[in-house]
This record gives sequence, C-alpha cells and structure tokens, in this order.
Amino acid sequence: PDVIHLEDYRVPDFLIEHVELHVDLGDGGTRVGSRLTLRRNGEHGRPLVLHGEGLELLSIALDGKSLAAGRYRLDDETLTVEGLGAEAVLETECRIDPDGNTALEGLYRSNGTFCTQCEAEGFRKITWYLDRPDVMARFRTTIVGDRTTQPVMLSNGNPVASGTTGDNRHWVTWEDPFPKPSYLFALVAGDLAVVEDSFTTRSGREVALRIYVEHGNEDRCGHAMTALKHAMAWDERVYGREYDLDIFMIVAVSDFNMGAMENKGLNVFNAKYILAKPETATDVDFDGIESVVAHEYFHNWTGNRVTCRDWFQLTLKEGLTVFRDQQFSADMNSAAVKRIADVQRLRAAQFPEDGGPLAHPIQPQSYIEINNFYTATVYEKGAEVIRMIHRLLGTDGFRKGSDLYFERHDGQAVTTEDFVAAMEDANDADLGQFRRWYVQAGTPRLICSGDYDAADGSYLLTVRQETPATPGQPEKAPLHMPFAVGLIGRDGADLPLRLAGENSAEAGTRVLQLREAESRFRFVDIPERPVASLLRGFSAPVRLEFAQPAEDLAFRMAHDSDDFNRWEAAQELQNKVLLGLVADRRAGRPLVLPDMLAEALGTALDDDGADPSLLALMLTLPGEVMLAQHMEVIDVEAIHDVREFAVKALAERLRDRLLARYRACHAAARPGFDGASMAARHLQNACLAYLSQLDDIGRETALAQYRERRTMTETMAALARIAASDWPERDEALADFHAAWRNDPLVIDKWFTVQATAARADTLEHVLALAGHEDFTLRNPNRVRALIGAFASANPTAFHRADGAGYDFVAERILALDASNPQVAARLIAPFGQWRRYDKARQERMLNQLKRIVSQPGLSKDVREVASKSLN
Ligand code: HT7
Ligand code: ZN
Repeated sequence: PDVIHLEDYRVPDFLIEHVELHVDLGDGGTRVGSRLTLRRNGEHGRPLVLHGEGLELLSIALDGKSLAAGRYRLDDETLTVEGLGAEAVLETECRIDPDGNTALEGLYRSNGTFCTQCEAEGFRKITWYLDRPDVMARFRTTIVGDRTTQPVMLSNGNPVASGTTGDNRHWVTWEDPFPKPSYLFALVAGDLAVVEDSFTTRSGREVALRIYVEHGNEDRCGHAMTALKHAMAWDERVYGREYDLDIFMIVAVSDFNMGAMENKGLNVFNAKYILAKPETATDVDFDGIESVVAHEYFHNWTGNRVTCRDWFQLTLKEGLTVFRDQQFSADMNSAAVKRIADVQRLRAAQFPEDGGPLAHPIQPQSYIEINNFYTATVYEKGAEVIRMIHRLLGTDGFRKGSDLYFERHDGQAVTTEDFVAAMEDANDADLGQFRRWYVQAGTPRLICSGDYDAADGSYLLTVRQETPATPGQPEKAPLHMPFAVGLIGRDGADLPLRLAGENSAEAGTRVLQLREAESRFRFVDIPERPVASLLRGFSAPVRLEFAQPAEDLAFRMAHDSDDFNRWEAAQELQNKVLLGLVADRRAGRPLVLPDMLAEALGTALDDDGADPSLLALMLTLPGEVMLAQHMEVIDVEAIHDVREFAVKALAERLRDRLLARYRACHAAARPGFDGASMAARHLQNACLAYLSQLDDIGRETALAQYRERRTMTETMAALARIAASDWPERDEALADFHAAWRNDPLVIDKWFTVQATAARADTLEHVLALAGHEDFTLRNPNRVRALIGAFASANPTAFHRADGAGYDFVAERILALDASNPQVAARLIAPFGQWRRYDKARQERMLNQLKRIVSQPGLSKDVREVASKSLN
C-alpha cells in the first residue's frame, strides 16, 4: 500500500487562484463543470497532476481550447495535463452519481437531499482538483436543480445571482470571498425547512443565522440556535474573533459519517447534533449539541481562516478547536462536571489507543488512509496538549499567543510548529522540550511518592515520569508538563505552599513544572502530615500512580477544594475496592463490601450544598471498561460480577438516603434544559441505577419512571434498567417504546443501543435479531453505531463472550459494511485492537477475526490499514 510520510511534504507544483463550478443536479446523475484559474508555483517543468476519483470525463479544455486525447492522461486517481504555461485556465466537465454514493464522501444524497462531505479528500470525488489543504482558492459555485424537489440550493459564501431555466428548473450562484482549501467546500440542495435568527457582531454587523432541516423538524432547532449565538458571542469575548460573512448556515442531514463539518459559512451536521426537544433528546444529547455546534463554529477561525498545510497538521485545527469547545462548554455549564466528562472520554477512548497497536503521536508521521487519523489522539489528546500550553502560559499569555497566531497566519495554511512558535514569541517563553508532545506517542506514567518529615515540617514530593514504548518508538524522552498540586490540612483547607528556597507562600493550588525523568519538590512550613491532592484538574494527560490510603481518598472526597479531584478521589477509592473484590472473586474468597466505601458515598449523598451533577458522577462506580484498564489480563466476567455485586450491596446499605435524594431530585427537576433541572435529573438517574437493584422497590421505581414519560433523559435511564432486567414487563416496555417512536430515527437509535448494551446473557441473540429488524440498515451510520458500535465498545460481557460469537458477529458486519462505507467500517475495528489485554483463548479468537478481515478480497484501504496494524 502507498504510505504517505510527513517528511515527503513538498509545496504544490501549481496554485489555484479561482474556481468556478457549475453543478447540474439530476436524478440520473449530476454534471459538474469546473473552470480552474491556475498558476505555476515556482520554476519547474512538471505537469499538472489533479486528483479525481470515480469521475466520468465529458470534456476537457486548456486555455479555451479543447484538449486532444494525447494532451492529457487519466487514471483511477489522477488527471495529468502537460505543457501548461505559467498561468493557465483548465476547464473540465464530468458526470458523477450521487445516488450510488454509499460511502457518504463527496456529493451524495441523504433522504433525498443532495449534500457534500469533502474533508479530508472528498472533493476529488466531485471534480478534478489539487485536493490538498495548502491550495487555497476563491470559489464561485452555480447550482442548477429542480424547483420542486430542490427549492433550496446552498453553497459557501453569499448568494449573488439566481434565475430560472424552464423545465421547472432554477439556478443560483454562490460566491465565497475567502480563499479556502477544497475540503471546506459544501453544496446542499433539497426541499428543506429553514429556521431563522440573527446575530449582531460586536462591530455592529448583522449576520443572518439559518438552520435547514427536513420539514417537520422546525420545532427541534431552538437549542442548536441558542448554542450558536452563545458560541458567536463567546468567541468574540474570549478570543476576540468575529464572524466574517453575512450568513451562517447549518444543514442537518440524517446520513452522515461523523458528527458535523465546518464548511465555510455552510456547516453540514449529523441531525443528531442539531435536533432536540426534551421529549426526544436526553440531557447528554443537549450537551452534545451545544458543544458540536460551538466546535464547528469555532473552526471558522481555527481551521478555516487559518488552516492546515497538510493532513499531518490535523491536530493544529482539531486539538485547538476541541480545547476551545471544551472551554466554551465549561463556561456555559459546570466547569468541573465538564472537565470530568472530558477526562472520562480521554481515558475511555484515547488511553487504550495510546497503549495499543494503533498508538500514534498527535502529529502522526505517516498514514495510508487519512480518514483513519481522525482519532481520539489527534482530537482529545491534541486538546490536552493545547490545555497544557494554556496552563503553562496562563489565560492572558495564551490569549496573547492566539492573537499573534491569527495576526501572523490569517489566510494561510500552516503547521503545528507555527502555532507553538506564536505562543512562544508572544510570551517570550521556551516550549522547546514541550514540542515532544507532538511527536511522541504513549501515555506517560507519573509515579509519585510523598514523605512528610515531622521534625522539620517539610513534605517531599517525588515525581518520576516514564512513557511506555509504542510501535516504532521504543525509547521515550522526558516531557515538559504542568503538574497542579495542593496539600490539604487536617481541617480540610488547602495549606499555604512554599518550596524550599522561596520567600513567600501561596494558598491553594500550585502549578509545578515537570521536565526531568525525576523531579523532587520540598514544601516547607507544613505543620502537620498533609493529604496530597495531585494532578488537580487533570493538568496533564498522564496516568497518575500515587499510593494513597483509602482514608485519605475518603477525606479528599469530602474536602478537596478541586472538584475534579474530589471526583477523582471517589474514582480511585472505588477502583481500589472493586479491584480488591475482583482479586477476591478470582481467589474464590467471599465478596464483602468494605464499610468505608458505603460511608464515603453516604457522606457524599448527604452533602446538600454540592452540585448534584458532581455528586451523580461521584456516586457512579467506574464502568466495566474503565475497571478493565487497571487489570494486567482483563477478566471480563469477574469485573462484571463484582461491579453488579457492589452496586447491589451499596443500594442495600444506602437505601433510605438514595431514595430520599431520588425523590427530592424528581421533585426539583423541570422538563427544560436549565442547569439545575439537568443536574437534578443526573443525580436522580444515578440513584435509580442503585435503587433498581433492590428486590422490593427496584422494579416499581424503574417502571414508574418509565411510564411517567417526563423527559427522554428519565425515560431512557429507566428503559436501560428495564432492558437489562428479567422483569416480566421488559418486552412490553421495549415494544411500547418502539411503537411510540417508530417514526423518529434518532429516538429509534436509542432503542437499538439500549438493547445492544444490556448486560444479559442473551444480549447477542437479541442483537442478532435486531440486525435483521426492518428498521436496521447498514446504510445509515447512526444506526450502525447505535447497534454494532455500541455492542462492540460498550457491552464487554457480550462482545467478549467466551465462545467468540460476539467477535464473529461484529467482524461479519465490518466486512459487510466495508463494501458500502469503508470509513465507518474502519471505525468499528478498534475493540479488536485491544486483543493483547485478554486471556489467551480470547486473544486467539480476536486475532482470528482480524486475520479474517485482512484476508477479505477487495478490502478498502481504510479497513485494511486499521485491521493489519491491529494485528501487531
Ligand atoms: N473537521 C471535521 C472532520 C471530518 C469529518 C466530518 C464529517 C464527515 C467526515 C469527516 N471526516 C473528517 C469534523 C470536525 O472535527 O469538526
Ligand atoms: Zn473539528
């Protein structure tokens, strides 16, 4: 296979100044005319080589003259034209087939609506082009369509002309004044409803905001619109960035490979991240909409105005934009709860990636298929790297750096190095060693120890860092990182911190800087043995190893001034207890829940002053997938049994307090999307997860919550309990839910997921039946993720069934899906890549499935790359 290497980067041989597209949409195929104004880039005699895939050539002309067959060469992936002058105009016309486009890349149809997805390399499926991000051109796009079936026809920029052509057809021309790479091109045409609003920028410009959806969904756009306006105001306030066109459009489509796409002025969204009302969407969905709408909007500056030179720089726009959307959501809601959610996501998806065969730095050095590198590492770890720069430079320093970055590079396609250099230059800082984060893969371990010396009142903190070897990187160098710490006194307050040799002490959190393989910090004037709170706010993306006694963890759960670390202390205590129970079970010892865990959680439940959402997170035991990360060889059944045992034992011990909190939250929550109601529902559902395990009231509580149908958040939490149960009402409730929502695809996705993730011995049989259900299709990525993705990544006992039937089911679907949508198929392989973590029998079964996938004839390069790398 062709491997692309960063070190082979060369500037483009030609630049494109202007593009005129003429897209004639039709039921029997679409004709795309293109007129490229080209300029030779530098002194050379090389031919023009344009990218193009799956295009049927209809005509070609250079500088106004039709080209004879010998003057150009066509193959499966390129069009080569010799003999261009320093400046040239190339015109081509081709036919493409959007209806046959099941890969959802390029121009395709979703529920009748024409739409595009061009990142990363989809534009070459629309016309021949220099489809690389460092070629930035001005686009003028004319769309011709049917007046009845495509009354709405959109592209980037502003509409500048329109008309009709007879035959019930019409046309519209859009012009985008900002030069952009082809991956930001978009076109949408269909019969869509529009919801309108407006935003006045701080310099007084009025921007029309439009959200286009399928008819009937107009009442589900309110939350997305509000999120958009909040994001626009936030980017002005926090980064000084204003929107730059007169119109900002969002289109929601039902068939979409990822979450959304930041095309200039015309974002295209997976409907899941736009459509919501409390009856149909959960609070998690509402939060997801707010952050994805903001993320795509923020790309207008971090990605569009300043874009990537090449795809190895992907984290330049994605890591930075994820960091910005995380900051935004933290400002809009509870910052601690948001930080916890972000870290949970990093640990669930990125840590396994970084410790497995697909580990890569946030700036990969090579790839076969770039679509495979839209990873948790590039996005989530990339955001953590930016967050560390923010910590090291401070809020004002970071803002100075981002101002300089935009000032220097507006309108350019740049590298991560340009970003780091702007941060350094604006702050006169040295990020030399810090740059290793961009090129070194693997999750560092921070091995910490603390020694209190009562005689001289000092506390010595020793921190050793070690990054495990990753494929192709056996040796690792020490990294520069911020390490936020606090020392808590016996009264629960943070002690003032002064390092030996310093003159004054500061109370609260201290941000230390780690650079060496081993660092030592001696704090002085410490009057009593403190309880250390390390890595506050998760100040670096590492695994912290610090043996802290259970009593200290319980103390921090009650007193840590850093809310993230209060939760983290609860997690650590729960991990300790549950992994101890796993060892007991494996040794055949009886399971006994230690009193102190119930007491610590009981104390948390009594804390009326704490954010209910934070309490919900503290009460929720680490999931099976998270617990598994702490085992040398993952014992799927033991983890599952022990977790179930602990939930039930805690429910019995804390019954009255759980019930009281449950009732209070239920009374406090209103159906809307206000912070207090969402937090109350969060705690209500965390309590329900315990209460539903009780033999006497569990069933009636869950069924009553389900039957009440107050909000989708409550309904789904109850249905999840019911779906996992053996209660006689189970089948009836699932049938009832399906009947109620059969016409609402986003809700039916939830129905599939709740069954795919149910922890039952017969889940695989249910999932097999669901794969044959009339509502199941491999053609819709959301549906695939709802059933197959959820089963493989969120139901460990069923996916890792000892007989290997779970593996067989998923591998078979990956192969089937590869024929129509390789990008989505490749993303389903990740759980197989973790094979080394399991027992020998499971290892062999997982490897056999990977080998089966790799040996399939005609496999896409997407699936081949991931499956073959996963074998290592
Ligand atoms: N920049 C986008 C990444 C993307 C994508 C989106 C939709 C479908 C296919 C895609 N390939 C890559 C989304 C984002 O990060 O904002
Ligand atoms: Zn993005």
